[in-house]
Amino acid sequence: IKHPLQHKWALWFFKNDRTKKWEDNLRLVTKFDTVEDFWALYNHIQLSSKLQTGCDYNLFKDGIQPMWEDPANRKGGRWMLQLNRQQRTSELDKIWLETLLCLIGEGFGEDSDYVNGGVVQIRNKGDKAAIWTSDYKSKNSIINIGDIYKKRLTLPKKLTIGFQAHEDTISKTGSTVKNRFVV
Ligand code: M7G
Repeated sequence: IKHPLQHKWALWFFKNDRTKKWEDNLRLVTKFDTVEDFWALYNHIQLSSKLQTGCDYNLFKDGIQPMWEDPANRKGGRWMLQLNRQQRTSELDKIWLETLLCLIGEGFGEDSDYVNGGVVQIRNKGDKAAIWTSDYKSKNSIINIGDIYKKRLTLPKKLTIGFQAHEDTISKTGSTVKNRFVV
């Protein structure tokens, strides 16, 4: 028998088509709940670095849609890693795989309950990877998740990552959203 995961996960793919509404560009690829099915899927799909600009992968717990509007995300936010252009070749695929393994392996311990999913976004201005959580008001849990994520990605200590509340991202006017937390 296959090795069960703690949760069932859904992989979503976003492909930017400017003629359509944002939600209509988001497609459910598949769901899985075993280690073996995860690797079968991972080995079958394109690496993030090979996707076209404007595409995203989203891996979310079954039942949570990868959008701000989902009840689980509404009061939440994301720990976001903004990469530079060079890092697509050197680091993006490793970062996304480690993000996936943090998620399916329940790498955040007690605070895994606050974790909703993860996102990788391919953009000309620099790719992004993120862990999405619920409830940004649970400060200790959110910061613990950020600490663990940063360690798992083996980011240099002096490099910081920030947490943005989705409500701030939604209502942003300029191009930068303030960080609620930084680790
Ligand atoms: P993005 O793709 O997260 O980042 O957001 P980008 O600016 O680097 O491309 C781009 C746009 O997609 C946003 O300004 C929204 O119009 C739309 N969008 C992104 N997300 C994550 C959502 C979402 O969760 N819900 C809705 N309704 N629109 C979203």
